[in-house]
Amino acid sequence: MAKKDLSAVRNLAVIGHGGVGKTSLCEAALYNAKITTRLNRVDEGNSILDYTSEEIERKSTLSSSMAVIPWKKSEIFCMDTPGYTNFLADTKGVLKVMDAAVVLVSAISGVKVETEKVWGYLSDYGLAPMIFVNKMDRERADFYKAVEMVGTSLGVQPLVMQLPIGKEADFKGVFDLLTMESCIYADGKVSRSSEIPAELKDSIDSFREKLVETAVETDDQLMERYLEGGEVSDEEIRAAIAKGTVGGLFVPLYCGAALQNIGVDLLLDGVVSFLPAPDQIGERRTIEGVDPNNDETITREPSPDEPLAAQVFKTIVDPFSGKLNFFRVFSGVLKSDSTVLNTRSGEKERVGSILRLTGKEQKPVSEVGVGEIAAVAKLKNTITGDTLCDENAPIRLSPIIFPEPVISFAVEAKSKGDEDKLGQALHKIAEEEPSLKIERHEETSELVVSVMGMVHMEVILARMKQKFGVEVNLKEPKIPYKETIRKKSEVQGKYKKQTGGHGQFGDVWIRFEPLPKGSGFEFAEEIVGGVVPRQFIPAVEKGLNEAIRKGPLAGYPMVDFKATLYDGSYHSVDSSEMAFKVAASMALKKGCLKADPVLLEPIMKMQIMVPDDFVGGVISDLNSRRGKVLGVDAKGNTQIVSAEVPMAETMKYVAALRSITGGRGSFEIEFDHYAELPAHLSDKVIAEAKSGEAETED
Ligand SMILES: Nc1nc2c(ncn2[C@@H]2O[C@H](COP(=O)(O)OP(=O)(O)OP(=O)(O)O)[C@@H](O)[C@H]2O)c(=O)[nH]1
Ligand SMILES: [Mg+2]
Repeated sequence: MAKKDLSAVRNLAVIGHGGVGKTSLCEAALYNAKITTRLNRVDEGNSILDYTSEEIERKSTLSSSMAVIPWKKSEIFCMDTPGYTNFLADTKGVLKVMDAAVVLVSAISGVKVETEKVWGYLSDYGLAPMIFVNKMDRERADFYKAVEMVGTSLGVQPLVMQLPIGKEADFKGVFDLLTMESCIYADGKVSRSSEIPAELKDSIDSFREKLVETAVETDDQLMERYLEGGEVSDEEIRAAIAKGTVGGLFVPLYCGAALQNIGVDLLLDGVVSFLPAPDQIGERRTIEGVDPNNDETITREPSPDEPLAAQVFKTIVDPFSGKLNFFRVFSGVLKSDSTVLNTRSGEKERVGSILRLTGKEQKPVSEVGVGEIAAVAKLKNTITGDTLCDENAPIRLSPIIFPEPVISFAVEAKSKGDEDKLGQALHKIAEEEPSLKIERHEETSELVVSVMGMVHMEVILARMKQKFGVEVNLKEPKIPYKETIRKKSEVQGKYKKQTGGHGQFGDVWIRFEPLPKGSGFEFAEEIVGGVVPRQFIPAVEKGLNEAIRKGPLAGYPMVDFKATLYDGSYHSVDSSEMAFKVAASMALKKGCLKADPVLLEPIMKMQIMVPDDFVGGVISDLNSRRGKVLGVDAKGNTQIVSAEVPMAETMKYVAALRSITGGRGSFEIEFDHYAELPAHLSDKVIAEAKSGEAETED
């Protein structure tokens, strides 16, 4: 079989803030490429990319979709991604494996916080970007303001490739600054002419000059010739644009109206002309991984002749095909009916059929080459992030780091009998949702689910009901406090029941003392002379281990202390393991209460990203939440406030930050450590625990 020409392969993530028109753009691209015979629309519920019932209902992308777009002589492997913060984990996974991206910016609202966020992922992973200013047909659309914002907010040099012709409802097309042609759209068709719209005359001259000047800067010889007034051909300018785009010197910027299919064909021309093929991305993206046998760094060339290295970046559970793992091939070729090695599990996986998807449409293919994406069905033990490779040349590509969830709920099944079903459903959904965390909090006996936001939770609940028939009650989770001691104590625990028949007798002396934070619980014994016989010592330890699960203050688990059994006595007939266990638990209760016990509360580490103006508001709010601000750092126009805040004070932070910043802030949160709960709050928690106990006893 002839080797595939890599120069004809493009892979592309379509990214941008929620509702900016990403899906509309992809639908227009599919229509222009004649994959669809009509221009499908998100609002009409017939988008082939937003195809799940939840997406149709919400008119929004909740999970990225794949599309293969044949364009001119190339094939574009495209992922339409979600834009809303709640669903950005999926977007991040996609960006980890792509070479290039089209970033949509709205002609009305310009660069938003979400745009900056996805731009951050894009720069971290070294993708080559291109910008499309969308919604040029809308009222108050302002192309020039959007261009300025790209420069100031994203900190890049936009390379303006086109100027809009007509405004708002009269937006008709674009002037192509490369070919120096007017491209006017009518009835879905574009007509080109060399006519220069009178109102654009001056701007065309200055923008064309800027375009050529910026492009030639990528090549010293070209620049010299240009400055000396020599001829620079169109071909040379094009090559210079491609070079500068991959080199990160500037970002080609296009405009149009995706919904009206204006400008989308020219954007696709730009994608195949200026965005890199998988073997042209160069140093922006070396394919680096580790050898799983010795953890040494190894690299691969983006070539079909290298051994296979592919990474799974997304998993969905399809009602018809079962589990689908989406992957990108970085080197080599993945063939259907082959065997690959999964370097996380260390197991071989049998690859059956490989599917190329456009929306939910599946087409089997016999092989997948470098730079391409595809899905494989029914792998046994492969999850998002895994590397699949040639079993004779193992490599583990760098992991995908997904954002940590920011909001937690305690969940319980609406009908009591559904508890098992609930757990299974959640674990199935977690395969598709890398930012969903499920924990059983022993401290509170609650099943706690952490997600990216309220809308994320709602979508998961809808899916649980629809796919698994489980309905769920949500509650604010209880805080998983812990208990510890601050002083030393030595106490006796004596259990004696010797009235009639076989009695019970266990007697221990135990020393309790605090240990440093994070040490957990330690047991030691210093028994001499068999005052507590050997065979009963494990029972003492067991008794303590059981008793520390419910501390004496408020019933929370005890940590960070040591118990040393140093004395005791026994009875030759009545002593038993059982009696020593009870004696130990009596000692624990008594000993801890004497050793200055205290409640510990979980402290979270937070990073709050907000525009400059809101830093003051965020900090004063953090102070009112017992937060400790650790620092403020600038990243572009965004300020990042780092702080430590008690978990109890972060429960409603999503809503609080929204109201402080009008929706322009976002945050990351993760558990950091436990710290002493201040006395006035501790009294309240203890009182609540006591009243809770009284209730359950009723
Ligand atoms: N007037 C106008 N409306 C547009 C244009 N592009 C998209 N829209 C509308 O904007 C809304 C959002 O469009 P989508 O294509 O779903 O946007 P998205 O970026 O995919 O949104 P998410 O997936 O939710 O992030 C829909 O109502 C579209 O009809 C455009 O160029 N002009
Ligand atoms: Mg969308």
